[in-house]
Amino acid sequence: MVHRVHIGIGSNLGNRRAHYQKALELIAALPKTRIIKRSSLYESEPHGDAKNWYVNGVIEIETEFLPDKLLQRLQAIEQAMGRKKTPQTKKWASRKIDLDILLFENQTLDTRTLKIPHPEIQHRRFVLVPLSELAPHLTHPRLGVTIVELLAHLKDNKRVMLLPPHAE
Ligand code: PH2
Ligand code: MG
Ligand code: MG
Repeated sequence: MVHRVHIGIGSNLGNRRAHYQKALELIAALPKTRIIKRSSLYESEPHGDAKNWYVNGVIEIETEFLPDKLLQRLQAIEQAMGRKKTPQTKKWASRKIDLDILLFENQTLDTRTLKIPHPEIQHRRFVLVPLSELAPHLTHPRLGVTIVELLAHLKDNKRVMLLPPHAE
């Protein structure tokens, strides 16, 4: 069975766009998985105590992995890309790459290691703006309202700025 999934991508260390591109390549290379859509890239003011601004975006994939297996694959990519995960690492420490499952079909899941939909979607402009490019009329499975409606009612005032496409 193929599942349609939205993944949030963020980087706020080093060459952020290069990390973002590398993550796309590694996700595209996963078995039983393909990238269907990708949002524009945005530069966003950090939530939490990080100082560096992020490059953020969202992709839509089709995958045969179930949520826990997909999470393992994404965490393996984060680690392969040198994201440090030690007990001392603060929850919102700066990172080369952060891959978050935002939505998994219209499923809901609440385990110790994985919450779907991602519990912060409705509070984060840096997620809702790129997600609204890909799936404006998708209904949030817990909140029962669409992504554009969440964006319209959002109180988050942190800045999110469209990045021009790379001149390659
Ligand atoms: N991710 C966080 C915490 N804060 N801020 C921005 N702007 N973008 C992020 O991706 C982000 C954040 C935790 O994962
Ligand atoms: Mg995150
Ligand atoms: Mg994460």
